Amino acid sequence: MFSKAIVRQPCKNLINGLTSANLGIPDYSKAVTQHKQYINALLECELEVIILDAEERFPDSAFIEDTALLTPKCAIIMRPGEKSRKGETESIKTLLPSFFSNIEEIKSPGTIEGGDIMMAGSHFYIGISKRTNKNGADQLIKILSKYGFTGSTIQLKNMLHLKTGLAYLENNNLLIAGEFVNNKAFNDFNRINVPEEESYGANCIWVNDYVLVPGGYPKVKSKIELKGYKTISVDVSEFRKLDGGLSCLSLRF
Ligand code: CIR
Repeated sequence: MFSKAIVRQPCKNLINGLTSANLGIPDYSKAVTQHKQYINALLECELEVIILDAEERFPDSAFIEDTALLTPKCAIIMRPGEKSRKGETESIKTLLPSFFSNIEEIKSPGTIEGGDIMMAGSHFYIGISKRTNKNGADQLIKILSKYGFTGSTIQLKNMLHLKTGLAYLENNNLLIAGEFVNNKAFNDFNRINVPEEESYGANCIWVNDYVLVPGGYPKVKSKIELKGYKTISVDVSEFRKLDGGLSCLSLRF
């Protein structure tokens, strides 16, 4: 179970965030409203939500998940692969000692972003992507092993991050989309296949027996409900325009 989440308010400069989505420029005030609704959904799951101020220097800084990996035993500061995002870790480094006594950090030449890491129990799957390199993944696996965790890598083909197409919903249930559907590495999970036309809906988050689902993906939502979960829909259309989604908007621990 999680007790807390850290989020960062979207900055006005988010309209200049990185994207490959071709869905237009996000509407800042709509993004702020959607972010508030996201926070409300986390509160409904009984999390204490720590809300950090917007950081105008970093257009993508609302996607706070990419800056750290928080585990029950340690926090690990990431090293984002994209130049415009590297500085986002500074404020997280300052904050985390309030919550964690064991803090580790990925060092150069490793790059790694939190969106490429999926925790499934004590095992961590790490996507090798345009943002996360082998060196970053190897450093992470070495750190995790000090705390009794294991890790393995998954080569990405097209997706931005590992969790763009995967969400672990606990109880061995895995939501799986696109390029990961036929990947044998996930054969042992109870797989919930996401239909192609709703592939963005794969980026859900499990929070204390609820599953937050992006608004507008009814097939994904009903498949999750059929597994017995309570769902909460949150519209994140403005963040989708920047290739981001539900998981990217918080660090849960
Ligand atoms: C980026 O390209 O870095 C942002 N526009 C989106 C980051 C999304 N983060 C995530 O999936 N964990």
